[in-house]
Amino acid sequence: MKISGIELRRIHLPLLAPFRTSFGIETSRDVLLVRVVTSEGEGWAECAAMSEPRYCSEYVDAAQDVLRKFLIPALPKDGVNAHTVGRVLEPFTGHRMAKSALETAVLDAHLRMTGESFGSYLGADRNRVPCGVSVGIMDSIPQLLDAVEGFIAEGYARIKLKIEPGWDLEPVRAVRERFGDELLLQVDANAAYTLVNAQHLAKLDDFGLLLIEQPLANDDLVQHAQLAKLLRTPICLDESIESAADAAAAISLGACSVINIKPARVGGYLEARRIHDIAHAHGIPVWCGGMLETGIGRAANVALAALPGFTLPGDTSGSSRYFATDITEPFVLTDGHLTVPTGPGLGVEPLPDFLEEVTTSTEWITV
Ligand code: NPQ
Ligand code: MG
Repeated sequence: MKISGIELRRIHLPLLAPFRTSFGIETSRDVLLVRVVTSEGEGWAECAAMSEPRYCSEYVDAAQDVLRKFLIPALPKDGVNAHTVGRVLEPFTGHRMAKSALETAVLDAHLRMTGESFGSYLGADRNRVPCGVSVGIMDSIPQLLDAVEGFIAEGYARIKLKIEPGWDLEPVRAVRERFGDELLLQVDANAAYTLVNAQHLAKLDDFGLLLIEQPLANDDLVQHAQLAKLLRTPICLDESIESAADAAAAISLGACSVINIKPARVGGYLEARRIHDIAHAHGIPVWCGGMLETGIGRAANVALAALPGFTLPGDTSGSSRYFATDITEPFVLTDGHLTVPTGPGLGVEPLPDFLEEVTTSTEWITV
């Protein structure tokens, strides 16, 4: 497969409602799409980087810059596939979300050529996956209960509440009391606490949570291991896990008993699968995280979430969780599940007219 060029396209999509986490409020998505044009056809991917470096050090302008200046120029002229992309990008440190977008676009082009779907290529063993939803920090408990009630009515299989100091025990208690002990419920702190808060976090143990996600700072692996000894609630790591090596270290340290796998955060779907394999071998359940993806990123995530080790519902929500209109045919929940696409590659494509409507810039890079 020979790459002739790559298009970097930026789109602007408003969110249906503001999404607040411990690191900030988002009201829209400024998404970088990557379209690789090869001798055999095209491939698409989206870069998960946010507009500001809050969740992690990457941000969308930087991702586009590193792709243009370093990552795309490093691609070989010929014989490129997803594995060679990973290898030629290795000398460049960090920038995993940018690398993931490039590798995924090449993988999509490759699979469209061979006719195989992402799910089949990655090793999916199910044709649909149960879906959870991530619920942002709200202004009041009644507002939160209304939001959760709506998501339960839509069929979501599990609820994740975003928490931060000052918005933790009360919202969790309120949701438990209102919706009962059967509700699959978990929380995500996005690194908002320190080990000093251990006794406070231990009060969450009363609420029968599936897990607490990333309570401490990104590089606090040792502190997470210490916290794990003080809590009954299982600790799940998100931001801390940037590679399969990180996952192996976290597991052997006892820093987590569950892992949130976000392919973008770890540099792509091949590394994501390595983490799945390591975790599976250790009996550590994994689930697929989300970065408010459009249908392009969502399609690949749903395929990954169908691998056997993904035993917990992920943040693979329907398109309508975030957007009035998606750039692909929307992903719609049926009975709390999303169907794994079966067409070649991602199995979905941007709808040309709407894509043009939301495009804010395009850049063509000849390879
Ligand atoms: C998490 N995602 O698990 C993230 C973090 C997150 C679904 O909770 C814009 C783009 C806003 C990506 C806010 C979910 C975001 C974002 C939060 C990702 O930690
Ligand atoms: Mg998280």
